[in-house]
Amino acid sequence: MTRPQLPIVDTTTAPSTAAKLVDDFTPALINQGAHYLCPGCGEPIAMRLLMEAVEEMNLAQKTIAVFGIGCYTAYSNNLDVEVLQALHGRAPSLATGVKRALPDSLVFTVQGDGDMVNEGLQEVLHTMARGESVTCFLLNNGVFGETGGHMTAATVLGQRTKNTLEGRDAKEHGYPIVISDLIARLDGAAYVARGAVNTHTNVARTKKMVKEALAVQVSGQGSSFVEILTMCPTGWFVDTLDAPDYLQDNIEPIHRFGVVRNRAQNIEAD
Ligand SMILES: Cc1ncc(C[n+]2csc(CCOP(=O)(O)OP(=O)(O)O)c2C)c(N)n1
Ligand code: SF4
Ligand SMILES: [Mg+2]
Repeated sequence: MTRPQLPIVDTTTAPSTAAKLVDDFTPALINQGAHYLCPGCGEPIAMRLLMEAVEEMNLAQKTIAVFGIGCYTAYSNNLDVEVLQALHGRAPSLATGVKRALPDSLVFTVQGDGDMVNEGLQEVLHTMARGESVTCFLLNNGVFGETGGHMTAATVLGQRTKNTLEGRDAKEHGYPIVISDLIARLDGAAYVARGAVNTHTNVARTKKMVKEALAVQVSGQGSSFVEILTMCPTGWFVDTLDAPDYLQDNIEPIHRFGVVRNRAQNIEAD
């Protein structure tokens, strides 16, 4: 793909000033148009599309978000919806309690792959299996980003991380857990999809998935789940501008883009 010549962004040191979103384009539910996540990080894009979906569906007043712990948690104080902070991995259980106590609210979780697929795998599996009326969002970048970029259970084979410098090797580190495919096997999950934020087309398609998942909850059809593949150029040891292509070439072939299960349309896991 030909790419415009842009200046190379130095990601070896922390940014000295906050990245700014163009004010006119900052979603109304994000209170501040600035963030301190790394240049080229995919998580601000994912947060943006989540908040745009809530706003466009007119759900802000009834939304209670439950955050896990990761780089994206920086947004938990910056959103104009209620946000609860869960212990690492426990967001789906906390969300279950909130939804059962306040059934008229819209409850969703935001977790990273380390938080969800490593530290709290049983929480999300049981929540989806029970068919709780909540929506779980996973921001999957294949690393424990916030604590330095080491391997998670979702890291793909061959991926270089802080503790797999030669690339993840099945013999030494085991195989990746392809979480959306696993969740799609659970009958309580009414809608399961995997999107990505590495191209503008994928962002637009992922936003549709997010809206579909929230609509499933609103209409009381069961649990819904959307995994969003996000760039982490810092944790991947790749140049900032190469991260979207790295995601496409290395991560998407394993964690495949698309709707994995949609009970309403009889789309089932293979
Ligand atoms: C019980 C517990 N264990 C470990 C940590 C340390 N910790 C904080 S953030 C984090 C990494 C999270 O990685 P991930 O969920 O993939 O999110 P990312 O930063 O990549 O978005 C870890 C291990 C913690 N806060 N609590
Ligand atoms: S370490 Fe990775 S996930 Fe965390 S802010 Fe930087 S690019 Fe984003
Ligand atoms: Mg991660």
